[in-house]
Amino acid sequence: MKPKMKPKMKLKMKLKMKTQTILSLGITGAMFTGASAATITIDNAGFDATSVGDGLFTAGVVTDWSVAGGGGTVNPTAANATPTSGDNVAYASDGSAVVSQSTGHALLADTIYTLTVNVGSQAAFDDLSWKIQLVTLDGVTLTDYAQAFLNDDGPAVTTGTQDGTTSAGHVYGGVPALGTLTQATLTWTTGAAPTGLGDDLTVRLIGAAGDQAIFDDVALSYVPVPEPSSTALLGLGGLALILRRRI
Ligand SMILES: [Ca+2]
Ligand SMILES: [Ca+2]
Repeated sequence: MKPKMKPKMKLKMKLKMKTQTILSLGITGAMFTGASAATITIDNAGFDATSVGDGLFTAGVVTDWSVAGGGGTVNPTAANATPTSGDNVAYASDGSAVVSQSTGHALLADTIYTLTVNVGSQAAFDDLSWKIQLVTLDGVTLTDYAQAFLNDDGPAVTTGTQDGTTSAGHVYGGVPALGTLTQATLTWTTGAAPTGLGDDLTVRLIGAAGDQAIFDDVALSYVPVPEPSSTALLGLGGLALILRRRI
């Protein structure tokens, strides 16, 4: 026969179980937020769809990408650069060169977009400048953007947005050596009502006047802005209820 539990003990157990349930809910919520990152497909993300001979390049041709100005696909010689995938990288040779791809993704509110691109230069080029952008287009009109860029005169990576929503760019700790590729990350956190809401998200890889930048392995993903405040409130509310019942 089971010994009869004292009423006070019963209440303690009940409270313990409730606390555990609330803690579990909190953990589940946090895990769900972390697991919901979605990938936006970038076609020919490594620029290896076009076959180019060693040391050769295409002018204005990057499969699945649009090229404006002096850009294309290049297969650098081993002395000039080592691509992070395959034989090829994309290049953008002057201030007006833009290699871009429309993703077909409609910009979402309260979302964190993360663009990563391996960026660098060929050793034969004596300077390094580049810019990576996420822009939204309403037809042909640019409606919103976030960007990160590196100027050849310093290690600073500058970020900016059109409409005041936050964005951040980050690249290593300084200017990489010529002939190397290093991963650059651009993060764009949209607000509740970004000006580009619902417009087509496009990736842009841009050169700088007098310099040539090279790019490899572009990746884009997004995750909803987490709402830790509501989870915390739920937890605090539940705990307050328990404490009140205990008194
Ligand atoms: Ca090569
Ligand atoms: Ca490649």
